Amino acid sequence: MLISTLRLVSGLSLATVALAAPQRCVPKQEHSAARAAAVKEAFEFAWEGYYKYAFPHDELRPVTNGFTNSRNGWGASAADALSTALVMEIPEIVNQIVDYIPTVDFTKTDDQVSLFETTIRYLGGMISGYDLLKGPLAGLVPDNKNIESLLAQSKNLADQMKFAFDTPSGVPANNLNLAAQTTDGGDTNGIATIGTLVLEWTRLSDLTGDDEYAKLSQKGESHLLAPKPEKNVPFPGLVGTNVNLTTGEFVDARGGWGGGDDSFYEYLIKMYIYDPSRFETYKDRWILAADSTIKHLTSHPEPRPELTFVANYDGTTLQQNSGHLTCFDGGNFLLGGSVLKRKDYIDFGLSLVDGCRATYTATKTQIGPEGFSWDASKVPTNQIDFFKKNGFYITSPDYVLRPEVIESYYYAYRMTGDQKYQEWAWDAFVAINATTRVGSGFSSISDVNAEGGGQKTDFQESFLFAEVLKYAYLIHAEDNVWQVDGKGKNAFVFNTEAHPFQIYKGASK
Ligand code: DMJ
Repeated sequence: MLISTLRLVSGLSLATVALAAPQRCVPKQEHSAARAAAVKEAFEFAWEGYYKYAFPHDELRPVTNGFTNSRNGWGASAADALSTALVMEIPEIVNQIVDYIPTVDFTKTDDQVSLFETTIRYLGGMISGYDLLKGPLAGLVPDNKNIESLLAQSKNLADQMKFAFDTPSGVPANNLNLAAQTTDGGDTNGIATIGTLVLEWTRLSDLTGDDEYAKLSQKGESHLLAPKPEKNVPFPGLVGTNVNLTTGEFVDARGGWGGGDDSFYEYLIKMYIYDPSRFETYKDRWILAADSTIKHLTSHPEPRPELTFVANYDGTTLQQNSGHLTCFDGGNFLLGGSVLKRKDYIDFGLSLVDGCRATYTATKTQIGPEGFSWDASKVPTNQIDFFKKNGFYITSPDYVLRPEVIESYYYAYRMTGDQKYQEWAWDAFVAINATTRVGSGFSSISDVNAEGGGQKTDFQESFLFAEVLKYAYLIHAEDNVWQVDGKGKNAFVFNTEAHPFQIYKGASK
């Protein structure tokens, strides 16, 4: 075991890996500390590569040591790395980032701005940095001006984007031209990109004392909380995907917990955790959606009936397919279950965690695919044996450094204390490190079920820093105020990009 782990974890120091390998004589705490240190090393390695070859651009191309600007060129990887560098307590990296943030000009970009992506990565990263540095990590940044700038820049950025809400219904448009203060002219927006703003924009209001941001985001959300027309709510609490910007009405009845819908449901319970007094209705809507999901969307593959997945729907017709993005669902059910003291949600969440793990352990790389299905009527001939053995087949074989499976392991460990989830997270980290680590960082790969992951497609998403390495680290790290609390008494709540926000403490923020 020691030798195979050494081979897999390329680039880690022998001492680190020797400690990290499971050994019966090593006490649990020491063992976890060594694993946390190994993940921290991976974060430092990726940051060094990004800082040398790509900073202050958005992403590193780790194979060719180049860069990309897929998020408007404001340094998305730096913004996304900040809260992870903070919880790992690496002052050098934290200060490199907070020295840089005040220099960003959020009015300047040649490209269309996504309200959703900009909110969860940039606003989320800066607000979380502010919360952590004003709270438990005060002292890590000597220059208070830089800390204040995190909030000032958040406000600057939101001020640039707030015209998005200026529609007849108040449902925001997502695709923005900042210079012209115009949208792409589209007449609909999706529930994830409407419903995953409210935590960041409400927190911004609570921190600045200016309630405009909260009001705008909550007005947009109000149409999702009271969905119309009835025919586009195929199951109680489970809604369609696209909403008309003029009327605020749903224009379709297809959906689920996958990309495009996912974080709308995620934020319903997270808003309640953020402030139970203001967001009780959000919790009620989450319960409706959760109950309907268990009742109507639970699905078991024919060849492996012990596995549980959440199906998508087109109206009331179920589609037996899912993807890596959906695998946050186990963690979200666990979070809801812990806060609401509902064992049925905890049990269902754990069954979803098991299902998503099966997508990892089935492949040659031990990493799960972007898309998969268990629809027995559509199995490709070259995957019949794979389907019979594993209960699903692969519909999109790539892996773009997504976090959701490790994210759900993290919640499962925090809620149950069962060390098997730490083992599973470690296995996933080892596999990701062995297959995607290349050149100056970590690369997206073309095929999780090919030796070596197929092609290295030379793109390192900023959420590697924000999410993958944060969850992989926190599951082994010591308890702390920003960790999710297994008993539902949280001091922080994570936004969908894994940036921890301090929960609302009343008028004192
Ligand atoms: C991240 O940007 C967020 O987790 C978002 O909610 C979904 N997509 C990516 C990670 O896969």
